[in-house]
Amino acid sequence: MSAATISSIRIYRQWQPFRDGTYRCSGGRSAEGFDSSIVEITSRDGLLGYGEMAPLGSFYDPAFAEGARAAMRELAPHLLGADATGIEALNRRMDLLLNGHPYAKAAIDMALWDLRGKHCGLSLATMSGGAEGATLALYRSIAQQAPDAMAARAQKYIVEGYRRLQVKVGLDVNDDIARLQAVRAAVPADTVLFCDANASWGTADTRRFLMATRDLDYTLEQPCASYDENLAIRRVCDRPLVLDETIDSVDVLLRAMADGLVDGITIKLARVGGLTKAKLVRDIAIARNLKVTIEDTGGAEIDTAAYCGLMLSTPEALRQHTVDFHNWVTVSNAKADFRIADGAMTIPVGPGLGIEVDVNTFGDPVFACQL
Ligand code: 0XW
Ligand code: MG
Repeated sequence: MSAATISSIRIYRQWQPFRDGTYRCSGGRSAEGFDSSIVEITSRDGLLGYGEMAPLGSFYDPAFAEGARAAMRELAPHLLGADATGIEALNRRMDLLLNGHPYAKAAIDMALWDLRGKHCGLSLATMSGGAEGATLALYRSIAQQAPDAMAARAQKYIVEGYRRLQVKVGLDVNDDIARLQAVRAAVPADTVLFCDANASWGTADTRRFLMATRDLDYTLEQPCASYDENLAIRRVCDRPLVLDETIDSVDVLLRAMADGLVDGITIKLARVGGLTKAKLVRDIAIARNLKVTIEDTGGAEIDTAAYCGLMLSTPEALRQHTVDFHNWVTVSNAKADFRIADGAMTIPVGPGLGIEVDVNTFGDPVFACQL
């Protein structure tokens, strides 16, 4: 047994209400907060690693919070006694033992990176390729409302210093056109707008949206659900196209690159199965000069520190933007030195995730196992 042998694993739950109220996206789907699961892995020498995963409701990705916790309970006992620093080997082991359920593996994998960083005294950004620059551009998401309410929300975020906004569309296409027009008219011309339909339109609606918004400056994000619908749209879309929900594995990215489907991708840790797999997807994307966003489906400081660490080691020229999830919610789970100014964020730089997790913020474990 080495110093990094996994000696115990605990799973916690934390309810994280949204600061800005109900989050709405297409199809009437909504959530009041994140139902977060936190994994704590202890090594034989007493170091602790933390990982977090929170889905957006049960509707956004093929993931749900109780499912995550059930899968974590299933996996955790099989990791006891293993070397925590052998993260790739542990990922293969998790994939062998449990088919699928990447969202549950994501929090375990994150805790392993945190622990490895503490063992070798290196930050996640250093371990995942080396930090480039010190700040990450942030975006704010403008949840679906009436066009003028969305324009007002956009102006609020501009006053707060954000320079990049994600406009949620994907309902009635005529209303969506009005939403984008209202937001575009309400913000400075150099504000970067992404129009995210969250996989809700068919190709007919997407074509109408593209035609009606020809003269506006924006990037289109995930118009349709299926790969083939998005490919059909790519053929008529001459503006940057970014896929998010579709990008769930290396396989799909390789196919999308071969088809010339994407100009950029959004990598969500929970969707691809954690930092290890996200890093692989990221590295393939940057080898082809694709623009990259690294983020997640939800969470607070633990999760934010993780996707931001990986984002910081992505070449600056290829970074799109990321998100400050810890500011979306009214609770915290760690002391973390995030600083935001002018729509950009500096992140903690200490070993592992660089944060000081406070277990008192999430109460008793819902599961524990030990050697
Ligand atoms: C805006 N997000 C980052 C938050 C939710 O998890 C969904 C996601 C998106 O891209 O729609
Ligand atoms: Mg998206």
